[in-house]
Amino acid sequence: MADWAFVALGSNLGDRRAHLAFARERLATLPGTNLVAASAIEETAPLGPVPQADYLNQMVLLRTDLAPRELLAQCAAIERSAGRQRTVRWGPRTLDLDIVRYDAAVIADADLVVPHPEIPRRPFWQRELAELMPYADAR
Ligand code: A4P
Ligand code: MG
Repeated sequence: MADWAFVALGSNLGDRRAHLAFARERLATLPGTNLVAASAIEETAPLGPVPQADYLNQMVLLRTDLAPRELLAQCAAIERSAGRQRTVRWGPRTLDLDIVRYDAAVIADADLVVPHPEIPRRPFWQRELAELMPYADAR
């Protein structure tokens, strides 16, 4: 029985639009996974302590048979294939994938927190969630 997952895409290095397109394509072809809908792409000023370039942000709604931790591992693999280097926490990146919500799951582990704790501080995520929610409700 497939579950709903909201995955946030962010890029602020290199060809940002191409990185988002790459992520959408890879997410859409994960095993047991459909990409149901994608939000509008929004340019946002960088949040957090590190001075860096503006981001392009977008969110996708997946329907997936992957468990949360399997989806997290797949997201990390996609980030790596986009050339992501982990240097500074919250620093610039070619591609960042965050699991924002996974169905009604509440997870508070060391390596996975869902719903993502930054939702209240990221107005663009709130807009994207609102844009995608009708597609999840219409099941
Ligand atoms: N992790 C825990 N919960 C989750 C989750 N729900 N989804 C763990 C994904 N990962 C989760 O992330 C560190 C660890 O978080 C992962 O190994 C995973 O086990 P990371 O991607 O390695 O490091 P990071 O991205 O630098 O840190 P973090 O905490 O993920 O930061 P964010 O939230 O990704 O913030 N400004 C704008 N305008 N737009 C942005 O998208 N993004 C960031 C990075 C900073 N400023 C931004 C934006
Ligand atoms: Mg991240």
